[in-house]
Amino acid sequence: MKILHLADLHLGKNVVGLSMIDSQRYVLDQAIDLCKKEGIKHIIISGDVYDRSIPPEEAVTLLNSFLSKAILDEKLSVYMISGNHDSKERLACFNGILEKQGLFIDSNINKDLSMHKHTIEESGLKINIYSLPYIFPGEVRVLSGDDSIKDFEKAVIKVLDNNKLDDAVINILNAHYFVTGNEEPIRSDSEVRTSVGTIEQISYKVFDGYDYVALGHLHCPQHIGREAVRYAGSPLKYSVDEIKQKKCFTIIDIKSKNDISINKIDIKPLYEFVYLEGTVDELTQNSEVKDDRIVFFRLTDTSHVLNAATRLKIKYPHYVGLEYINIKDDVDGSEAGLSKEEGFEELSTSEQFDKFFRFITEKDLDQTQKDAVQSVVDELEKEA
Ligand SMILES: [Mn+2]
Repeated sequence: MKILHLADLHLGKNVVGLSMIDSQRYVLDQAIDLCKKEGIKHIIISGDVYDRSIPPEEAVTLLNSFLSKAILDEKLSVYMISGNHDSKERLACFNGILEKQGLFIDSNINKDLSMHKHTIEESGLKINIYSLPYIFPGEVRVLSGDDSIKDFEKAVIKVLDNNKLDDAVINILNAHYFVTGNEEPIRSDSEVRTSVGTIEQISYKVFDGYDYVALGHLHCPQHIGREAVRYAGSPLKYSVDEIKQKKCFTIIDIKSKNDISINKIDIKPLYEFVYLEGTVDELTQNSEVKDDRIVFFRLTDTSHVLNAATRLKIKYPHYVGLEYINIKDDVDGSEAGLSKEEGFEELSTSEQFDKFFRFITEKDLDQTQKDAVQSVVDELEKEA
């Protein structure tokens, strides 16, 4: 029996102002095709379904269309948990009704610390899928009344200890946490580190009783400690430091309790996400021929080029940033930040805000908004 393991979809995400929605739709359609081709009947989604707790409309529409295709058209069942980016309440809305259709959304554990459990019985196999969504140590501390629970590992151990496993069946845990092994896990800039002051790391050893641990949270597909403790990773590259990563679909192929193997299938993105190196002049030759790859530029020019970004964007509409690799101060400028844009520092405060607003919303301020910003700036400058 095969299960598709997905995680960290981050539907609705923008990468440096660039919407990923078309790429996300493309990848989810690919997932459906893969299920048809491989005879996969079940999908696990390990959290961070949406990028934000209040997702944009197009993200909700996309999830709806994906789940409808999977569940209504293809008769798949889907087991989904919330991650640190999701709103528990919004994601799990209507879950009692949806379970009847084969859509299991869990964003909490029960008050007695038991996890929601879903059983699959198929081709002579019995599988229990346990849901351990992203919950804070404080929640487990309150539920258990155990004041010694201060970090994520202790909280998770407490929950797992309260869930006795049936060792005769195949046990899968669906979880969204920062799990570590003997080696340092590969991290990415697009993972937001949420818990200030609380130790996030959980040892993979905590999950020893499970035959497969479907993880979400880290965006690079990888196993932690042992083969069967695995991050599916985000299906797309969501930050510049992920350009070198290989994104894949993770298929769990279960023949028996002692014969579980992993099959990784490369994901074909709608647009490749690449580094391009060269001078602005070299890179903007034949500007009339568009290049639709998502590009972070490593410029070899030895001095800053006027309007570099504007010129590059004509040929490369999916521009996400640049750095000058031959200018000393810029060598570490791997972040495609707005403040790195040429001439930004020289602008007045309200002009900077204008740019910032456009960067975030892709809209210009109207006159009323401009006046409001100007009056706040004037006031602040007066105070200063
Ligand atoms: Mn994530």
